[in-house]
Amino acid sequence: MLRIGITCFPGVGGSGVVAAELGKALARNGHEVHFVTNDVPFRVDELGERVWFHQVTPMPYPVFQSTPYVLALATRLAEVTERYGLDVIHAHYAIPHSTAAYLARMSCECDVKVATTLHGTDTRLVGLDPSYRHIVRFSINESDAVSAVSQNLAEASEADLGLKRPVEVIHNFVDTDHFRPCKCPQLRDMITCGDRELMVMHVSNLRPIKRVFDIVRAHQAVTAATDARLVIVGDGPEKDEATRLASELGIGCKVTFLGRQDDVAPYLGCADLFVMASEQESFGMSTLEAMSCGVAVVAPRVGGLPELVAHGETGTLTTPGDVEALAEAQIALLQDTDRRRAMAEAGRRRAVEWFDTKVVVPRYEAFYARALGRESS
Ligand code: GMT
Repeated sequence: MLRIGITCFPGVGGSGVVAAELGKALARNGHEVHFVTNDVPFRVDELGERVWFHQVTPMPYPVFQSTPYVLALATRLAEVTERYGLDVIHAHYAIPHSTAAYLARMSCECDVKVATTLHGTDTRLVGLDPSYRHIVRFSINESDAVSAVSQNLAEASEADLGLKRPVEVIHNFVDTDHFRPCKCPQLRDMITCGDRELMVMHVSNLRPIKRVFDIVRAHQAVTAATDARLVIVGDGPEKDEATRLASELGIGCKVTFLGRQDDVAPYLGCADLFVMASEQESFGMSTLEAMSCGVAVVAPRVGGLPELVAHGETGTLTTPGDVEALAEAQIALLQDTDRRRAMAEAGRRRAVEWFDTKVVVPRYEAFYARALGRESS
């Protein structure tokens, strides 16, 4: 049994989802898990003997230009480490968590190890900015073990940051018992005009990197050819503009915005097709969740998505930014029910075989064992 501290961004977002689901699975495997963040992570629904939460509450002070969260986090991590005898601090997202974990380890009396998981923009975008790069690289190099959520991210991070240490690949995972093919006719009827109308779904935090406007623009052709409805789940900075764009394009009545949903599984289960258009995606958690729910996907050929989506087998990969190709790929699958269903089934099989919690979490346990200098846990 290990005592594991986990720090992450607790709000909606793939890295927070992975950290929360990992913590819960580790607790089920008999480990003691301590979440150390500013809020209970989204998806951590129950605290108890094996799942603890320690809040980080940085003190604001008028002289500070901004409240130094990283110092408060490092302080809390050090306190929790000493009080509960943590073996490992697992930092999800290099910025600023691996730096806080490093500071905590250096300031503690005990021998705690630091494991860092890279999630994407932490090393590929924000971490490359000259204002952060030096310390991000240092904090990753100083970790006792480092993983990335895809081969693409591991290689790109090593190259972009010039890392001095190997980065292991541990793909993200999904609870395939929860995210399962399950059509709920009542829910479907609430969102669409019943079976007559095909449903294309997109789930994201609607940030510019997701290119949601491409999805709305492509839908003009998609709905003209198939009468399908686009259902967008999630909230974010581009939601209002995307809503306006749908009206401007004359397809407002064929695009439904459902906003943030705590549990997206029942919605995904209703979809006929899942669509992503991101310009970058180190992995693409919602794409995996859709595959696990038995939904064929159309996704961009970027980052880690080709490791997840088998082109022509579980979905179609398209060129990011090519709205016409995005529309064509969707129309082709919406008009070919047999092919779409075969892809949906293949996606489900792939999720169960390669990306299920039970397959991937033991790899994290082995990762911690290596950080601790042990062969196995
Ligand atoms: O960097 C982000 O976009 C946010 C981040 C998050 O916390 O949601 O997403 C990244 O981590 C996820 C979990 O590993 C991945 O599924 C996403 O692909 C990745 N986002 C990007 O690479 C843009």
